[in-house]
Amino acid sequence: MLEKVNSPQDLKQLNQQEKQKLAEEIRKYILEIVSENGGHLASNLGVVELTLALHTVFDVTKDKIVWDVGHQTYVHKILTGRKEELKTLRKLNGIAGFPKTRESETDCFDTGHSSTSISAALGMARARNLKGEDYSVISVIGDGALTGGMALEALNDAGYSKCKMTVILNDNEMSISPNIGGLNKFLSKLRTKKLYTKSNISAKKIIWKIPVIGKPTVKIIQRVKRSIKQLIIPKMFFEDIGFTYLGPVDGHNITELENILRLSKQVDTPVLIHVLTKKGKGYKIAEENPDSFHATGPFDIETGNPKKPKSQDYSKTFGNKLIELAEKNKNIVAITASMKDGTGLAQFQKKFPERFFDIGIAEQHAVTLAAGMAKEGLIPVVPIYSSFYQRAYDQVIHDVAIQELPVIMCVDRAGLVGADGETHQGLLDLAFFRLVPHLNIMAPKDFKELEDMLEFAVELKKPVVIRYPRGGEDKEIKFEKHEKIELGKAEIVKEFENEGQDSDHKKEKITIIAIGKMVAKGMKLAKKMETEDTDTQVINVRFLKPIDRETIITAIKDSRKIITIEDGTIINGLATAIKEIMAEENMMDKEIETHAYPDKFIEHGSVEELEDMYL
Ligand SMILES: Cc1ncc(C[n+]2csc(CCOP(=O)(O)OP(=O)(O)O)c2C)c(N)n1
Repeated sequence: MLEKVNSPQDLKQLNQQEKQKLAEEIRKYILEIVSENGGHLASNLGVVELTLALHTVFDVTKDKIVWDVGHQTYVHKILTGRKEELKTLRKLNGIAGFPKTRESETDCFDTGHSSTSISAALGMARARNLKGEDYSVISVIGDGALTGGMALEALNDAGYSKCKMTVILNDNEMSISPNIGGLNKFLSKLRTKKLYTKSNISAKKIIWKIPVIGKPTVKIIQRVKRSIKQLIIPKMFFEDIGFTYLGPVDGHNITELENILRLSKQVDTPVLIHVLTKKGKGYKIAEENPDSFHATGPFDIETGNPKKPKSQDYSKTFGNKLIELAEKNKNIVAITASMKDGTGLAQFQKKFPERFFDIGIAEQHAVTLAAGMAKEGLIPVVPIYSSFYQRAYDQVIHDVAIQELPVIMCVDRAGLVGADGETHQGLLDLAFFRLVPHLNIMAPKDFKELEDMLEFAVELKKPVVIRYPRGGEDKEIKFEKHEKIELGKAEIVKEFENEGQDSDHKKEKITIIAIGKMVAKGMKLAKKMETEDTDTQVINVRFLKPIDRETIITAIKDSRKIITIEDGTIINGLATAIKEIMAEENMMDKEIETHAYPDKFIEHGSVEELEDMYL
């Protein structure tokens, strides 16, 4: 079946049995590709029937489907002319793991970060109305993404707008881990309702909202008023804010899905369709471990085991050290925005359940919650991926920095993340945090230094940012020495070779100044550059803010050339800070070479490939 289907038009020719067969084949195909390339497996296996139904009922050459997060669009990509190319999923120059408008016109909006789809879809619906055009707009959002503030802001506006649009709530009871929060409790009441089928009351109930045929049908509705009342009570929230609620519907029954989607098309106001799906559907190992198979590296299909064994990484190092510190200091608490596994907090949750807070995909709330806790004497630690910290920028400024509250903001996945691409690269945090007064910004050169920095941050009692990369330490460079962390002090990790010695032969001196993971790269570069005539030293800057001016000024004075290396954007990071010092100290006659990422969004590929291309 899969061979025959290359477009939604091909799909529309199939009968229901053929579509069912196609669904099975698509699952197998995705499983094969993700087991090779890595990617978001469980979410995609969960939306196969939903995507088939959407492409049957709607026409993506004109209708707009906005996929929230966008990690579940592999089926959509297969159906929209990218079946073969999907084999290059997440590879350099290959198909992206998220929707990209530049990849296909049928990807109507770029996503990657959670909870944006209802806003974008409402924007499109309003544009359509103002321009007098005619097409459908659909947002597909998970129950996890619905916990994000933006989604709730958008629901509030969309319901009130009376704008024709459809929100499909893909409810699998999971974010990456099991979904949490009051909304989830509310949804669980709806989940237990009788499933929507074409003939049941949920379908009849909406008929009165349909113009022309609506009025006579109201009588039928009134006759079954009591039962309707029973039915609508738990739906109140969506209905009260202006949505017509349809469902719940079995998200793996293509026929029922098509029916309910067709029904929604007839309603002229906002509709929310509640679709129940199973994450990992069809691959038992993922069904049983949906969190492990939310996003996975390459794995063996038979056993589900990763092809490369997982080794120690920065997130785990952070999590272990935090447990050690929390054992000694009962004021330490940890907050996660739905990423407890990714940020290394799973063990912390087990050890200190009452001091652990999973607050949903709500980075803004996470930071201000931490500020409130810090104000009342706790020491909140908030690990969030670099690109998702972008969400909470104002909260860092307004709620933490201005009041100088002791919140420890751990910026995980800082620098390149690789295969997830532009929306997920962590290249901007140094630049935007450096602008903020009162922040103390650090980056460790290795695991041990991360532990030391965390310990230092707990004692400092000021707002702290610690940024560290995805993955592990540099395999070739092992740092033996670890000087004590002092506020605003850099560390010289490699001194000039002939420093302090009387030598007739004066070598040309080059200073390499690096931050975080890039200190190891600086060491390698220093070794490569050392010749008969060149001597190098390497400074681990440790603090981007406050920066160690004294050490840097001495280093610059003594050197003919300065090289900076950082895994962030060239704008307003380490290179900028060094150039500022050079300008202020009238030392612009020295040569400066900067290694940082250019002022552009960096595409997907492996970290190694991208580092080679750009650094
Ligand atoms: C702002 C932001 N924070 C965190 C993430 C990481 N993330 C990706 S998918 C996901 C869970 C989404 O759950 P849900 O919307 O229910 O979709 P499902 O995968 O269950 O289908 C999270 C937390 C993100 N993409 N964006």
